[in-house]
Amino acid sequence: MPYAHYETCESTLGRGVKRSHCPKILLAMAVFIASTSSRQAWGADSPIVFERSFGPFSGVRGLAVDATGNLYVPDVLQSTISKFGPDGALVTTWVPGQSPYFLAVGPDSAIWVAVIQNGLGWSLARFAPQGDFLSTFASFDNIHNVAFDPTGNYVYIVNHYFGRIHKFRIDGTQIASWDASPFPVGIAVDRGGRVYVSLDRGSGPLKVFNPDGVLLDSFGISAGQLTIGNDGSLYTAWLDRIRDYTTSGQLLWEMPVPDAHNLFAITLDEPRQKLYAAEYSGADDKVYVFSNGPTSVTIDIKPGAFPNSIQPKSKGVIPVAIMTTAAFDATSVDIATVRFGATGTEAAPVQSSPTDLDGDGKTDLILHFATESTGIGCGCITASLTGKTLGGQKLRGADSVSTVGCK
Ligand SMILES: [Ca+2]
Ligand SMILES: [Ca+2]
Repeated sequence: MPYAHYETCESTLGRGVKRSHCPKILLAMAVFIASTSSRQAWGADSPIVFERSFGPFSGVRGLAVDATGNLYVPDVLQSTISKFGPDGALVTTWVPGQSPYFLAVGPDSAIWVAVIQNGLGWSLARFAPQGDFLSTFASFDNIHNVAFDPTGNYVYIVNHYFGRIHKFRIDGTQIASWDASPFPVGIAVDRGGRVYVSLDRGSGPLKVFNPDGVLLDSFGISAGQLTIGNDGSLYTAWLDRIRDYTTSGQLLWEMPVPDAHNLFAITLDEPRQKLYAAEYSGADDKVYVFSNGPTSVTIDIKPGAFPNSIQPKSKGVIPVAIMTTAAFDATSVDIATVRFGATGTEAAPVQSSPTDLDGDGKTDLILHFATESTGIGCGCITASLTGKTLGGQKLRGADSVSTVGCK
């Protein structure tokens, strides 16, 4: 359990002022962030929660997330790649060529893009994470996709129109090529090195090959892109829903996505417990964001003031703001579920009001909590807020505190 490691602050309620355990909370949060890739996190018994959607885009066939949680969205008709930060804010947009069909983050941390390059036709091109062109890895007619072996030593390229999978060493040497006709599109490689290939428009069974291209299995699964989680299961986005299968093709769970009709692309960001899916129709396509675990919200204890001085023995209240950001709408908070204090479970708000605190035109939420109910003791250096949205999505945020009047 992620939060089992949390130790409570020394409460001022009926206790003397003693050495506090609060500094350990920060350490426990880091452990939580680093240890969320397991079957428990994304398995059959913990389905995900829809968080939000954004767009529009004009045809999204692939999605990728880098090691720090940035999301890359290629737009086929606009011929752009947009990079969004983990907070949902647009970081940059660049034109990698014409019709970027798919991308992946390579073991070299470069962004590998299947795209039409002037003079080279369809190519697999490498870009720096800010969009600078690095090199062209290979050119084939109608490259549609790329996947990497978990060792990072091999690259698999989907040659869509000719129905073939090409295998390269990362140094650029081609070592195999095999038939996966007709019209392969999606590709993913599991930890055992097996290669999963989906066919265009759900036209045929999903095929499983060994690393040398020997057909091992095929399942009656219709899918666009494919991704495999650290739990070893296979995630697909197709038409109006996302699905999770075992790697032997057994459906574990499926989830209809509100207002989605043309889902095609999918990727996971397991360290941050996010799943992204996107539509491919050519107009008004959206990226859909799902989460498994509390959504991180930005809170500001004593809005506008710093340090956030708290007098633990005070009979007063502590104002705490939940900020609206690109990724989160503070007006969606179910106020009755909010708790705030040393661990985020203690005090319910005594007062709340929506207001635009930072003047960005978006309404934030300010809540007041009775200091004596928060469990914030002398020596505490952080306090947390938990709660849910009206839609049931779990929330968590933290901010620093500095205790005063403790002598
Ligand atoms: Ca503050
Ligand atoms: Ca605001």
